[in-house]
Amino acid sequence: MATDTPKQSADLVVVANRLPVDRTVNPDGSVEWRRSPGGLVTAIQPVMRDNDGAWLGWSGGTEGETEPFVDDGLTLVPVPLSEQEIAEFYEGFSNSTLWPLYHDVVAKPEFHREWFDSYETVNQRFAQKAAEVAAEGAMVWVHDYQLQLVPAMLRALRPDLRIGFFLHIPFPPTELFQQLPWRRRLLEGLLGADLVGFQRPGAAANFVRLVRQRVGHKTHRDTVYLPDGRRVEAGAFPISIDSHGLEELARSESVQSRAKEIRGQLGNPRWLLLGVDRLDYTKGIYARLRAYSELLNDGALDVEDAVFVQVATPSRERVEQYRRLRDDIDRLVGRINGDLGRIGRPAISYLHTSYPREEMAALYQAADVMVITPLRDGMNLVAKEYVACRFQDDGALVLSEFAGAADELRQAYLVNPYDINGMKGAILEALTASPKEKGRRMRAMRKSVAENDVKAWASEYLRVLSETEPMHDKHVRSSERR
Ligand code: GDG
Repeated sequence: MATDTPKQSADLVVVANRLPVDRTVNPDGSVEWRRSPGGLVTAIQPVMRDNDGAWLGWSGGTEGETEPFVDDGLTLVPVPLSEQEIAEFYEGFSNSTLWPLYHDVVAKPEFHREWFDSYETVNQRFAQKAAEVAAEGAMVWVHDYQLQLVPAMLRALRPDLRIGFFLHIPFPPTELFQQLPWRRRLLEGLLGADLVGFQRPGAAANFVRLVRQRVGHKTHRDTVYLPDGRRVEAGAFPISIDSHGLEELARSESVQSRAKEIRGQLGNPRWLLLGVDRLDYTKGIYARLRAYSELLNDGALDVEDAVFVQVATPSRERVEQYRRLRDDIDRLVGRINGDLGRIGRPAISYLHTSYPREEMAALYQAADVMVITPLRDGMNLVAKEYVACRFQDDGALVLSEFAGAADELRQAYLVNPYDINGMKGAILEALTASPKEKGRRMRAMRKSVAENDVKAWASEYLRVLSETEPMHDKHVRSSERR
């Protein structure tokens, strides 16, 4: 049962870079924690409540050591980061080394030894906190690329725990991963887990191959055999969304009327195309907008008929590559609108901002075609969100083959985001397909998203993790045999 007293020892501990709340300081100096509703917390909240759960993560600020507290029935354990650690661990090693490297080096990764030192220090702090919070024999679920050393560090402190790790972003092919001066450390870090989960089967295969080649452990299919007798399982667990909740929101009267209003404000175009992304160079925004502008320039589309709404949510604005990307997109949009727009008819309606969930649902409802063209993406939840909102079985999805979501959303208009002509063709095909064809594709995709929602994802992962063989059982059994 939920209480207001933070759990002293939890049976399920989630360790993620960020807490599911943001710390804000009011003008009178009082501190407030505001829920930042992410898919992860929606997925895990029910299991956390049933299992005396605790969530460990950074608050997003530099306020120093803060005591655990309870928010909406969840015990939250803040892990502090200093200004320098934010620069070196977070903006540096996580977002300027690992992020580009793991996304097919679409930007050049930077390697700095002091960044890795900071990554190690911060990972150790997370491991230490998790070790303090986890009950005897508890399950600890570590998330994402910022915390890849935590599983081994935690196992060293608490061999009784069952440890899972899930990577939300792609895991690169061996040729790219080998560039990392700390490649072996990262692999050994992950091998501290009992179960290492990825979005796609190919990522799990990359990991197992690297472990065999670089660390020299025996492997068979998705299992790694460690010299001490322990086994590590790798596997694909494609993440999803709260599809039922989102569909309900999309069906609501307020969202329906807002969707109509949006179309009206855009001059009731015949076609509304939509892109929604964090402003990130992996999302392929630049090439997508170029492809669209060429369709206008070629005369295949006309600004009197069509408008492209691009929402680009501000992201990692202190990182140089992100600042440069923002300038590049600003310039491109300015040029396209300057060259191709008419009075009251911009070619692209560009919004560098973030919106509440209701507004996102209204945008999804308003759009005839959703265009998602990342150069590489772990999953891409926006694709699934669009599909979940299209309860009338209409609309069309243009989707990059290089997004994890393409494995499940096979009925999307799949594109190679590096192929501008291919993207132009797919956008036109999606726009002009018959309602019957659109309905056929959308129904199939909706079925997949409804059946595989985020709750199914979390419970499947935790089920597999709970079936892994913990080390202490093995010790007990081998001592019994003696
Ligand atoms: C990483 C991986 C993987 C965006 N703008 C607004 C807003 N959003 C929401 C979307 C969606 C989420 O943010 C973005 O998720 P994505 O999956 O598209 O991309 P990443 O942020 O890169 O996420 C990715 C994911 O982790 C999960 O494992 O799929 O591959 O890169 O939910 O709707 N939400 C609101 N306002 C906005 O302006 N409310």
